[in-house]
Amino acid sequence: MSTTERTFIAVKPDGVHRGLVGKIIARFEERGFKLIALKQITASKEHLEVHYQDLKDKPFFPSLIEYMSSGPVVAMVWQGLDVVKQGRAMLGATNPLASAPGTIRGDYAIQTGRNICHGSDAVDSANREIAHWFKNEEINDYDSPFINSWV
Ligand code: RTP
Repeated sequence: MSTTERTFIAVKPDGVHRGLVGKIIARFEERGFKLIALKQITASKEHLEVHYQDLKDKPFFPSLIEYMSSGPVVAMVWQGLDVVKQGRAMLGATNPLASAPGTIRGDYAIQTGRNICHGSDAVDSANREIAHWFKNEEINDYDSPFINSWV
């Protein structure tokens, strides 16, 4: 656990289409995490196949790649204490019907195949995903007087 831990969070095409980007960003800001990279990108199928390489043998893999390449995603890197685990908790369970109210999926979604957002599931996969989606120069390692300071 470290204050410099990073995670990769993405608003998926359905979340962008439904205008939920601002609400999702606000939740992470209000929780106290620091946004250090952000871009909107319509990802290629090849890019997504690498991102989801661990799921390539799943029956839903082709529809997952179709869904994720159907429109722009908002890709982000968030930093802060235990952000990988906390980010997953804030997203909620993969199946929105099993997500607790108060989580992003629990508040805004009802289908696994349209579950609004992605969050890295471990520090190792976060580092791999961040390197896959962002160049080093797109990541801003700045000091914020309001985050991780005395207050
Ligand atoms: P994510 O990677 O998107 O944050 O989701 P996750 O870890 O909670 O879930 P994972 O098992 O890695 O699945 C990745 C995404 O694939 C879609 N999915 N569809 N049975 C299905 O139809 C099914 N299962 C998973 C979801 O969009 C899920 O988020």
